[in-house]
Amino acid sequence: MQKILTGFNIQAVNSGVSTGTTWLPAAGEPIVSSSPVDGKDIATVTSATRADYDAVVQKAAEAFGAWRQWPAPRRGEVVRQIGEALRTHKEALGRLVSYEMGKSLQEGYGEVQEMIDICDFAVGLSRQLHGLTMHSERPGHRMYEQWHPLGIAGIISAFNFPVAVWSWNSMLAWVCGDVCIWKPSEKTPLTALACQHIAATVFAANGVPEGVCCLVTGGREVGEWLAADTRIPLVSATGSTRMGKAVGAAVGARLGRALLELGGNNAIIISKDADLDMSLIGCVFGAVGTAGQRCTSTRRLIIHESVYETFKTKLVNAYKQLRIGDPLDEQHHVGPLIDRQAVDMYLQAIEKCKAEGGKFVVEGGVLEGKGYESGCYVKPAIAEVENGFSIVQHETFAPILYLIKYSHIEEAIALQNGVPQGLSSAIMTLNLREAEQFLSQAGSDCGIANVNIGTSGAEIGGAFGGEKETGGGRESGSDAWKAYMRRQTNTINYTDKLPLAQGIKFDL
Ligand code: UN1
Repeated sequence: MQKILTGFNIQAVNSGVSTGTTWLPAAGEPIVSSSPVDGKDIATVTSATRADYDAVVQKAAEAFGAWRQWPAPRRGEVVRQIGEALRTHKEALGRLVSYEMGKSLQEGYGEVQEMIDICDFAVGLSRQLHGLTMHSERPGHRMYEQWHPLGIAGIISAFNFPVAVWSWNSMLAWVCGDVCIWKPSEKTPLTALACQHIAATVFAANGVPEGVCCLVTGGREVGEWLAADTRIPLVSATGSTRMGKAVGAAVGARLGRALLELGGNNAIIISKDADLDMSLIGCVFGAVGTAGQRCTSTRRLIIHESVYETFKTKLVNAYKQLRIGDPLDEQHHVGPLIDRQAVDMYLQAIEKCKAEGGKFVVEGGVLEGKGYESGCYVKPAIAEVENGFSIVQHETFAPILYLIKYSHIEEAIALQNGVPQGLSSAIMTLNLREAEQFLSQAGSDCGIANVNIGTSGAEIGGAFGGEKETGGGRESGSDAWKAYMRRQTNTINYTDKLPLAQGIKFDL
């Protein structure tokens, strides 16, 4: 373990507050990072006080004045170097993600790969922050739009993707000319410290002023400061719907911009025309990968009645093959939940499901004994349910998969849409009509709709996010960068007349 930490020059006790290469002697509450892998405390990080927070915002505001003047392709060059540094540290950072958060080593590496990919994407983008030109209705006028840097971007990230979500936001924000203040999850502060070290070193080597890359570790309070702070035009928050509603309300009350990426309740429709063997992999990975702790995790399977029993048997058999244990051991498919509180929520969800009439075809439970000392390892479970159960309508961040039967495709789509969340969705079918119906305006209401792919594991090139209680925000690829900039429409008159728009005459 020590090797993992020394790789990033992290001491046993460290400040969690930084404006770049400078670490403030943060005087807030200590946060103990404890690994769900073995239950051991890894290190203690001190969180930000209000005074520390204000000092960081002050520094960030000053830095914005300089950073926004850098040509975007030069900002892109710095981000390119961050991508290179991440390539160098991929192995160590991936292991730290796996150890601190508990996801499998492969997924830890995969998460760092997502960071590298978004750096590459952002570098390209740094030469493509395009506006449009429009034809003016007035003679001798030119009209166009341009995109300017916005200011300070506040980034609130969750424990489940402790580093990738920060990178989706920060790499785009940086090429757009913004400066970033990151509040990582208090459950995974060390991975944040590691990223801060990596990025800040690159910024410093390029002569970028302190304040462009800031970290404020802390609890809920720090998130509230960011949300209410009029000095921060954009707050991007990833996490629970409960948290998002609070952040959205606080940011909205001051008419700031909130980019919300919240809970999902993602379903896969298994059609009568599905390739069942292929579907099985997508469903099982979607449900048990990251121990069901992705916002894109598969929570519900909506299965056609004609293949229901066959597919259920395949699932039950597949679950028997699952190896649960130390995620750093690549033989294991499923690691631990993040902490014992998450285990309690998993157990409560199972009880609620049973109370509502759910029938478990694969029983859950907490694992005990050698290798499971942290108390965070649970058995992935499968229950047959009704879509209307309150527990099924709710996102439980754990590997519990619900099975629902359907007869017609319209019914399947209605069931898929019949939850408050709208992040990711999928249909497994070889039937073109069904696939197109699912993707049509009368189909899935989610931000992500896939055919013959599961609900999780989105690539960075597409816009990531969803509708309804998922919050409506879009991060990462496509034109998500526009959220990090302000649009300005410019009209220029190069004549000696002053014609008014809409043909209005105004003579003196
Ligand atoms: C999340 O769980 O917050 O699509 C993000 C996926 C990942 C991102 C998940 N690329 O599963």
